[in-house]
Amino acid sequence: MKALVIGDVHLGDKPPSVRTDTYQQDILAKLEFCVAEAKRQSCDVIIQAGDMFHIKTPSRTSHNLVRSAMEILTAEDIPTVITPGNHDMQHDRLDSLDSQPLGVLAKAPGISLLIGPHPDFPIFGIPFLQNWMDLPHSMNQYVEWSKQFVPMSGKPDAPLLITHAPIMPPGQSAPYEFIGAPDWAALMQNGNCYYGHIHDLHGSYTAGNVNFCNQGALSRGSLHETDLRRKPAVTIFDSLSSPTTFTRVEVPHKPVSECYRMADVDKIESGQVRLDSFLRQVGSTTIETASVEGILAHIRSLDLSERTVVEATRLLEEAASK
Ligand SMILES: [Mn+2]
Repeated sequence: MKALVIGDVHLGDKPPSVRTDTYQQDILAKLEFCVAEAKRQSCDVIIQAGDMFHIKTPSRTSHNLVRSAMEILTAEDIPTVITPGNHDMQHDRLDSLDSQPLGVLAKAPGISLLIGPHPDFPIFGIPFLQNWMDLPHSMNQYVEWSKQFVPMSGKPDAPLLITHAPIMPPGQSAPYEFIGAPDWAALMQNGNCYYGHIHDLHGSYTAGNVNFCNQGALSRGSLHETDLRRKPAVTIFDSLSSPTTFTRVEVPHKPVSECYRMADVDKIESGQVRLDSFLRQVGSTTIETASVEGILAHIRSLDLSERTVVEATRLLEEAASK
């Protein structure tokens, strides 16, 4: 099985407060690229790791948007499977899905939800859980299911677990409740795990016996420093390659200056932009002044106002794109 895996999409009719009006078109264009890329790379399946939609209230997501997503995802006749995220459900309850945009989307031929084992592909879904104390139960099911994929069994595939979960790589922590990758790997015992939920780029890494990957969200909805610098990407996973690898494919995207409402940025997000932690981060890295990103990192390391940093970012990216 060759799969194209997509992280958090956050489809929405209205742009998040800091984004320009083209948010919906931009994210649908990225989704179109993903489907075309899956076709180009002869993928058997497209996998989405949760948070396909942004708004949990069904009445605030239009039929038009659900239909556009449906048309894009089914354009190449490649089956699409989606493991529900917390934004796809109300009160994190799977039984709310029928009345949610994702539940409607998954009624289209060729689109289905991935919860538990897939009947045809070596993939297993664990959605965002209301209570992570229930994780060992889901994981036991995964472990039992994964036993069919052992060498000499006649099923040469390496199994892939898809989840929407607050997993953090070894040595990293989060200011909210999270599960360390080594703890997750101890429950999972073997195989490969792609996870959504955390929008930052974690890339691919190994913990215990498990290969992990989180390529970050497809959308850029907030103005956290990592969103400003992060290049959206998706992942190709081939269950027959040995050793198995997660291959990053960058998704064409607009420069930051066209995504964010620069004039409003300061007043809207000044309370949220964690510039201090960012500055601490760049303070410990070497500055490469030869690249636009290097110059930006240097500018950010100076004690300037956020508005100045944002404006400098806009000008530099504009210059670089010419
Ligand atoms: Mn999300």
